[in-house]
Amino acid sequence: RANADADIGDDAGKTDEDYTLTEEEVILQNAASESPEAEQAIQQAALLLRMRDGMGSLARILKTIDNYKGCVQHLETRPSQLTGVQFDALVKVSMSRINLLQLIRSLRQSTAFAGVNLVSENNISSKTPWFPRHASDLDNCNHLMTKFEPELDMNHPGFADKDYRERRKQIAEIAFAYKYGDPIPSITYKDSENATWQRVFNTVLDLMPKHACREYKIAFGKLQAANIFVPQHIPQLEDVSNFLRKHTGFTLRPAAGLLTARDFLASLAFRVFQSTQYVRHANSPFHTPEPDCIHELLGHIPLLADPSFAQFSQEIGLASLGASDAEIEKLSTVYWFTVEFGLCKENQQLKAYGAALLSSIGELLHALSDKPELRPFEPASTSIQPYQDQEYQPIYYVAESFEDAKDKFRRWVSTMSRPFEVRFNPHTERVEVLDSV
Ligand code: HBI
Ligand code: NLE
Ligand code: FE
Repeated sequence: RANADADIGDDAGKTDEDYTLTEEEVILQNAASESPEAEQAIQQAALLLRMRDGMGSLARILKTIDNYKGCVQHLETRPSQLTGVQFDALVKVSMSRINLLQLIRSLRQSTAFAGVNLVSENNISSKTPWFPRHASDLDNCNHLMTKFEPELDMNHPGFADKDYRERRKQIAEIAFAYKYGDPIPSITYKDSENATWQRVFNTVLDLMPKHACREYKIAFGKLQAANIFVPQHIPQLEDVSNFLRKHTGFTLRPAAGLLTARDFLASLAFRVFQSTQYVRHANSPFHTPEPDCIHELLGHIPLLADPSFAQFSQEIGLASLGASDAEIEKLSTVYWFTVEFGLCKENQQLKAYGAALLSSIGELLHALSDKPELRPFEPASTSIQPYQDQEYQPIYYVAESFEDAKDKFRRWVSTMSRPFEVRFNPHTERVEVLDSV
């Protein structure tokens, strides 16, 4: 079906079974099945039609578009060069994805349009795919990866621990039930969970003065002063969220586990950080491959309270909206080597700013030893560096400063291929799409 010109005239009378979808329709259908929001997203399409009989069929098409609540934005006809075809029509419509799919279906299949050939449908594929436009849309951005699930991963320290797996399920329920605007429910952590926190907290306290970057230490001090960071018990996400809101406008929402990179990055565009709420297994306090609340709290939270870093995080998020899968992969690799595992320079000394270093004493000491390879942060090459997520990293990237990393990142993002630009409007808190084509 790729070459619609070759099979003019064979559309009529086809049944559902012998009808194959075009590539565009598959994309459209996949997009439409993602979520109710995706189905309702307004889409533009240009339909090129060959009309074998009179204006009556054009009138029927326009009526059908109207029935589907579509809007005709442009209509053009011309006499056709082809024998048997009276005229060609170009119809540009704007309508919801799901209705557009139905319209295309009936143009191809319905006997009412037997004299009409849909020659091509342009621009309907993924020019402006669905993505969240407001933080409330993030209720649909919580698709989980199964990678580190203690139930499924035999190497997970909780795999053989039934109580631990039960506890994880219980805490995950909170994230599944969470909706935008809800306060984040507090958790009564067990003594054993608080004890794990305390062990990690105290080692971070020891190592931070020497090894953490300046911005981390400043924010850490503020979290202590606000009595949010105390050794005895795990901070509640709601308190942390309110703290962040005051400093950089970042807020938290609970996440049940490792999210897809697309969903995770999208939330950053709204200055929302999706945070896990469960605690790592007591047997592995100093390094775990998966995010847990100790990693979020000791790793991510301090820097999300820093204005320059918060902005860098939001820019990665904005760059991810509507990006292709290949670009999402690159952006998450940049995220990995900066936000998670980044090193930076401070007065000629090497400091850690990556969250996965600051929440893992084991890896922090490894990163600052002479074992790993260090390279300057350069988005074009960093974004394609393969990495592994089970063990310590063999390579780290060093940024000159947050400002420098941001500059380099911006220049690199502007070379990406997205056919539109996005902008966050802080007054409406919505992402606006600027068509650049
Ligand atoms: N999901 N909950 C959660 N936390 C993360 O840190 C996280 C994620 N999903 C994907 C992801 N990180 C990485 O792929 C980043 O590189 C985007
Ligand atoms: N390895 C980190 C830690 O142990 O804290 C978590 C990494 C999450 C990506
Ligand atoms: Fe993380």
